[in-house]
Amino acid sequence: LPGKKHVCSSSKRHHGTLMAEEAKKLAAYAAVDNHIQNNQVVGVGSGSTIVYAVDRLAERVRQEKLNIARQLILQHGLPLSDLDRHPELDVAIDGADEVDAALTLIKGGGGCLTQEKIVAGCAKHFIVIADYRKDSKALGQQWKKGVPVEVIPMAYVPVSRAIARRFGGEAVLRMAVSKAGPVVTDNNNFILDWKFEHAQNWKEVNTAIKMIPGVVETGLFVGMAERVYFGMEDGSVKTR
Ligand code: ABF
Repeated sequence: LPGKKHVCSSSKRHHGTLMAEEAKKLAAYAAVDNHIQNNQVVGVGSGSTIVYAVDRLAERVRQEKLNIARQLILQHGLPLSDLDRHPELDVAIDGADEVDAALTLIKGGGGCLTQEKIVAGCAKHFIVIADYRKDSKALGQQWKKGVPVEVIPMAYVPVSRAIARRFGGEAVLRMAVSKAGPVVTDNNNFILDWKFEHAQNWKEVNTAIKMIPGVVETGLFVGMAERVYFGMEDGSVKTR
């Protein structure tokens, strides 16, 4: 979780609504308790919501025998594995920036998407956890920053042009908050944020963007998520 704060400034409690942080925790705990069983190999992604899932996993690891992949686990002193040793995961759990009615996701707002898609693709069951702000009838309604696309640095200009020409909108190089340079991913690549203008056939778009030379991966997760848990403002958990 390098660089990610665990508390969102936009998630203040007002008029009895549940803070987004509490909603994230609700979703995470429900997902872990409903989907993780003893002796399973579990993959986790990154972001502020997954922190709560790992907290819950850590509680359960103390009592049960769970193996968990990914770096965050080290902070909890939990057994860390990798895809070399465990190429098949029983379950993967991760957050998302937006989830639509068909369980298509936008991910990568925090900068991680390729490794998370690999982990999700290795899992028999991919479960998504999110707070109520991520729930969307159609992609683009909630997450206004577009679809992240991880690219090989030397190719970011031609890839950006190819995406805009073919699908409209614009694909903008993501810059570091300091503006000192581009954001560099966990794979030493750049990220283009494609601001699309209208809804698309996300499966086709995902495939087509991936075919552009220089594209490493897109933040569109199509047909991967099996179930999503939303922590809601009223303290309930909604599943889809
Ligand atoms: C990572 O964290 C990214 O793929 C996704 O953009 C983001 C979700 O973060 P959070 O849980 O902090 O909203 O999984």
